[in-house]
Amino acid sequence: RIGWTAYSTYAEIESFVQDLPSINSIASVQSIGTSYENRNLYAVKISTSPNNRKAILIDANIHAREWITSATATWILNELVTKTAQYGEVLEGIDYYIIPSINVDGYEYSRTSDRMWRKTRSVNSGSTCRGCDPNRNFPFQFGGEGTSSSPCSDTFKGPSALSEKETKAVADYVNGLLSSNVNILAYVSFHSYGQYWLLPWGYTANAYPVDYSQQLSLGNAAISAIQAVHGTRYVTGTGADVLYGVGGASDDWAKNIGIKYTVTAEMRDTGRYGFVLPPAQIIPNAEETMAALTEVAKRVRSE
Ligand code: 0X9
Ligand code: ZN
Ligand code: ZN
Repeated sequence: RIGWTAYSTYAEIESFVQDLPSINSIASVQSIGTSYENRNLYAVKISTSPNNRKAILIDANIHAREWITSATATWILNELVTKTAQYGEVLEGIDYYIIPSINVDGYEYSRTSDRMWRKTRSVNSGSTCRGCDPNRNFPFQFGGEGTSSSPCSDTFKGPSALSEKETKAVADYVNGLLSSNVNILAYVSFHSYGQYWLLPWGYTANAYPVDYSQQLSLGNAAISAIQAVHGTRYVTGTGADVLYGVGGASDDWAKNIGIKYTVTAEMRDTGRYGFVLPPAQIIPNAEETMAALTEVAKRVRSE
C-alpha cells in the first residue's frame, strides 16, 4: 500500500490502482493502453451510482518529473474509496475518470536515472535524443507557440500530433467516453510547479473562450478554497496570460473538443524545491487540491 509519506514507484502505483475495486466497488479500473516501454496505463472510474451522470476527468503526470501530481491523484483516489461517506460534496451526482499517471516511462526514468526528465521515452528517428513533450503533442494548435521541432528540446512537439502512445491513449479514452455519451463537464490536468490555476485559452495570450467569465469565477472559487486549507496562494488566469503560450497542450485540446471547464493545475511550490517537492508536502498539497476539486464538483453539479 502507498503511504503518501514518500513518492511511489510506478509498480506501487499500479498495484494500488489494481486493488481499488476490492476496497470499494465505487471504483472500477479501466486499461487505457500501454506505454512506449510497455507499461500498463490506467484510468479509474469512481461512481456511486449506476446511472450515467455528469463527469469530471483528471489526468496526472503528463510530465515525468512532476511527481507530486501522481502522488496527489492517488491520494485523492484513496480518500474517495476509503472515506466515501466523508466526500458527499465531491461524489454526489458526479462520476470521476482519473488517470493517475500517464507518462509512466518518463516517471520511472526520472526516478531512476535523471530526476529532471520531463518528456516521454520514445526513440526519435535521426536523433540520439529521446522523447517528446506530451503536453505539446495534442492535436490542437499542434506546433504553435512554445513548441520545438528539435528532438533534443524539452518542449519537442513530436513528429506528429498524438505520436506518443501515452497521449494517444488519453485522447482515445476521452473521445471514447464522449462518444458513449459520458457528460464530461470538467477536465483537470495536474502539473507542477508554480501554484497556478490555469484557464483556457493557453495557446496564445489575450485569447479567451466565450464562457471565460465562468472559467474565471470557478478559478477564483478554486484558489480561495485552496488558500483556506493551508494558506497556499495560487494565481489564476489563462495559461498564456499567466505563464506563456503553448500549442498542443491537453487543456486546450479538451476545451476545443467541447469540455466546458478545463484547467491546468500547477501545484506546489513556487520554486524553493520546485519539482523536487519534499514528500512531507504530498498530503498538504493533496488536501488543498481536494478542496479545489470540491469547488469544481459543486460547479459541475449546478451546470
Ligand atoms: O508548459 C507546460 O506544459 C505547463 N507548465 S509545466 O511547468 N508543468 O510544464 C503549462 C501548460 C499550460 N497550458 C497551456 N498554456 N496551454
Ligand atoms: Zn507539467
Ligand atoms: Zn492538512
